[in-house]
Amino acid sequence: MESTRKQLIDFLSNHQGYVSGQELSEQLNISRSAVWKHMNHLKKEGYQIEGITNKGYRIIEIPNQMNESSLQWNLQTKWLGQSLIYKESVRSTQLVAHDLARKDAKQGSVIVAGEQTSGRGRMRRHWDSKAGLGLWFSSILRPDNIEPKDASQLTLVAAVAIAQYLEKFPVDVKIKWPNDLFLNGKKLAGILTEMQAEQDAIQYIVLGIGMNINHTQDDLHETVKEKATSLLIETGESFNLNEVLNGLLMNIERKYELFIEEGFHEIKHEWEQLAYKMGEWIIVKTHKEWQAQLIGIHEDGALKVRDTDGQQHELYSAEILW
Ligand code: BTX
Repeated sequence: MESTRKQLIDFLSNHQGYVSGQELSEQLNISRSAVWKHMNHLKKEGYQIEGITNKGYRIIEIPNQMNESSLQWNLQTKWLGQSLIYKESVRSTQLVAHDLARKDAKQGSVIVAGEQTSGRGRMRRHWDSKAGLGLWFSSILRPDNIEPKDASQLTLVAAVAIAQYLEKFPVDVKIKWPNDLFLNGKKLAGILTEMQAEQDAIQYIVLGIGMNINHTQDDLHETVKEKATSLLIETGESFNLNEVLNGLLMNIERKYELFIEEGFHEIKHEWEQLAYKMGEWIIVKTHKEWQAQLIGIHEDGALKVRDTDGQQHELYSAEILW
């Protein structure tokens, strides 16, 4: 994004009330006519900007459509998303993020796409990512005090952060181990954590998140219609994608910092309180399918279950079929 325009948006966002053209011109070190041109450009992008003679400018509303400036409007994070790239259409934001991470993109860089033509889930499964209806984004993280074996905890950390963000809406959000967010027994969002590591050091992690937001039932892909949902379907309201991303990034940043500073312990309890079917009997698929009671999560992120003989198991990789 053109940095002057970003500075302009940041400046307007961080000020209550109006900011005069003169002040903007001084702060950004550009002419008054350049300020005016940038304002017009932002209006074309869908910003509602009020300009009053002798008072100045103020942003009234950001566009519902996503672009780099709207995504960063009012973004209060310290580092997550402060460097942000928006692409209208990509195969997968994971691929873009890996590419940038290999080229030394900094911690907290975020790549958001309008649509993904080849969005992916775990084990190369397809992730349906329709244009303009959801949030499809990947964040580059570089945790230096986390061992590669503990990287999978980040999926759980992100799940708690997302779930706690969603609690502000009238929905009953649950986390299905290890990487799904469920509303009403249906999948709203998925998390894909991919890591590049050497023997005992993480080079970087790409944390990919996909969330269905403004899909109607008809917008859901044929193959997932029965088991997927969106925020619109659950609440009857449509959402500004920019604002939702903003809120998600805030929560993820906060939880990530807690995780890095204090470890997984605290978040483990929050996860257990949000877990889908906690205490209930579920069907687990490892090398076979078997019945188990979900009893919690281990400090290292493994799922704790009890089999029908009362024996406890810790599952590191398994499919939960329910
Ligand atoms: P997952 O492997 O747990 O879930 C994939 C499964 O979810 C699919 O096999 C399908 O049954 C179902 N599914 C596919 N699309 C959707 C959808 N839109 N809503 C609900 N269910 C669906 C989950 O993997 C992790 C997904 C991460 C997606 C993000 S988007 C940004 C980033 N880029 C990218 O390519 N992937 C991540």
